[in-house]
Amino acid sequence: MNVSLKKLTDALTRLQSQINALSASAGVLSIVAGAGITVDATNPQHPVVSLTALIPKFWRVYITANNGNAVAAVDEIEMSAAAGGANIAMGGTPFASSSLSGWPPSQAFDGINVDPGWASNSGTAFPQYVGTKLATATKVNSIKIHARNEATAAPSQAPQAFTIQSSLDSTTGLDGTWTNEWSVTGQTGWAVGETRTFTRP
Ligand SMILES: [Ca+2]
Repeated sequence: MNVSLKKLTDALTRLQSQINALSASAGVLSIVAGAGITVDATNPQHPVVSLTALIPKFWRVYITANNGNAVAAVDEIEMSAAAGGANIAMGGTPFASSSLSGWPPSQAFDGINVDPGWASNSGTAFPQYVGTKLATATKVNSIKIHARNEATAAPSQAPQAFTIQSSLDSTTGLDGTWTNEWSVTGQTGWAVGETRTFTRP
């Protein structure tokens, strides 16, 4: 096919004109706002896409089993954008599914790797979770868990199986929809005060 540049340009101009006319007709296009998409207030048929809005602030460790104790407990959880990177979990807004008195979720994100940390309420059924709303939305790709620095509790209260989850629409950490980022199993034999690193596969 041999089409002159002039004819091709004219055809594209007519096509663009028709698209513009179609878009200007009320009801032809309906933009649905959602995560990462808002509607342009001055032109309601144009979506505004924000990639940064698709990076979660809410992250949690969703524990499905510990190592046999009536509570799950850790002294500290670190979160990083990459293995070995800076801990970005501090300075946020911690939350948990339940807490033992004196063991609130804030103590899992205070930078102190000794007791007391966070513990789930005694006898509360699994799953239990602890997490934080990050100060800055970040895709977390690696976490560190610091077991308790107490000889009896460390091996039995440390998590054995858990999933790292994130949420774009949670407001408290206790609500919203959650995405499974990656899962870890088989974490037995924790030593006193041991630190283990779990990086996204
Ligand atoms: Ca701590």
